[in-house]
Amino acid sequence: MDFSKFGKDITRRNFIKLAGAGIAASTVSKVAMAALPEIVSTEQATTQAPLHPNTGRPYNPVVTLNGWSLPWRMNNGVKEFHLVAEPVLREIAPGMKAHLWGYNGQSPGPTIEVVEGDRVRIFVTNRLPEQTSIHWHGQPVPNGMDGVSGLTQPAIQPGKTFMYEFVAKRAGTFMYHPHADEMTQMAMGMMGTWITHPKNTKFMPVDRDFVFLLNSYDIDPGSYTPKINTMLDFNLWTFNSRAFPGIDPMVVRKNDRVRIRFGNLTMTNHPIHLHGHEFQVTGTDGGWVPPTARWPEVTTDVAVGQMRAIEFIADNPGDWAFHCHKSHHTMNPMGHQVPTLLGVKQSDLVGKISNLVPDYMAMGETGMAEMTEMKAMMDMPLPENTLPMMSGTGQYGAIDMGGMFTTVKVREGLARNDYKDPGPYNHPQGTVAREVVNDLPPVERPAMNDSEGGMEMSVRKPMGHMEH
Ligand SMILES: [Cu+2]
Repeated sequence: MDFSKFGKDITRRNFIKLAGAGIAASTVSKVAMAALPEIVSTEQATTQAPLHPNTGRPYNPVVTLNGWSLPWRMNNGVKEFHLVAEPVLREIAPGMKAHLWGYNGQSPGPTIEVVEGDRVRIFVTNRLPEQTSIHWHGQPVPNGMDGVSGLTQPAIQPGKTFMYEFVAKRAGTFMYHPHADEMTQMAMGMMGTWITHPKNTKFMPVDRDFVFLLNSYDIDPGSYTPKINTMLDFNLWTFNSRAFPGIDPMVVRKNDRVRIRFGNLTMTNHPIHLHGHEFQVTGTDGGWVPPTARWPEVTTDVAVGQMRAIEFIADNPGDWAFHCHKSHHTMNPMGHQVPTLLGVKQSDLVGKISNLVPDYMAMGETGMAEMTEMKAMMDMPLPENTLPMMSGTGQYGAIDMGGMFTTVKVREGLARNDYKDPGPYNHPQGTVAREVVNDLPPVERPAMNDSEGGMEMSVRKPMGHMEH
């Protein structure tokens, strides 16, 4: 996390200069048009410092994982934001970028933070090649502000600016996303988080409050644009459009009360799992869970369209894995379609196959972990713009993860506002699992071949782009 850059990387563009006065005259009144809030955007994919309010009611800001919060301006007591729907370039992890659609320079869009009871006005400018709208998922708004194109409003045509205005009635965790050509626009990354903070800053206080969205993409190795018609078979599983090892760690002080909020805008459910601590689900999209209705968990499933807030006391120092428990959701694209070769003796086949496929390499006989090691050891070339299936390196070697995986780093003695990556955990002596010397006889492994008489086999290049 590089917080020193905060502010510098946020670019301010003058809407009037860029878009030309009068472009949205038909959709925004002349009075509003003359005074549109400036557009604030960023090209950074790193976690930005929490946005402490300097106007309006006080609140304890959230930290958006690999994201940021949108500044606002106060206009006669109304909090005004300016969202711009536009094509963006998002780094998914070092080594892979994607051409997505998003808001204000990034996908997901910036987090919007307001306080319960705030009157909020959001200007939405459409710089996409097609119509859009924004739905404020979970919020009790007047029907005409609900953002369902055709049903509650005309769609926002390219080049036009619409204005939404409502009172943020209920504190909680919400999302925003288009409700026009949803399949395309959400597959392209159009979504963001909305936090309505409680008016009473003493209500359910926490020391650190993280938030992100679960999203997924189908981007073929070597290409940059998601396949928007994919229904289930995605190959990139992401937190805020980032895949491990591109996701920042969540850094917390020992004994902090920590809240992590996440919303699911993928096509399937995700059992989110934390190591080393028990947590409680304290909030859903419908509001805060009363203390008497909570129970301890170490994994909680979040269905499509749902949001969850979990809370725990970070009383166990270390580098704790935090991930989706569907093992294919902690993997990246490359090599995902490799056939199972566990137990297949490949040594006598390699020579023959090499005659047919010059760069063939036998893998998978003992498992897939060797893929990470090969990549690390030999710096094996990948096709342009993709990520290896299993990746990441820790202080003890390959981590073998990808996708929806990161860490919660619990450390003693951090400053209250310090979110910098403290590096790997320094384990107290004698507390790490280690090899012991033994005098057991060597293991006899039973044969794993399914068939006795020969075996049918198709030739594929394990690290290459799969052809069928
Ligand atoms: Cu998952």
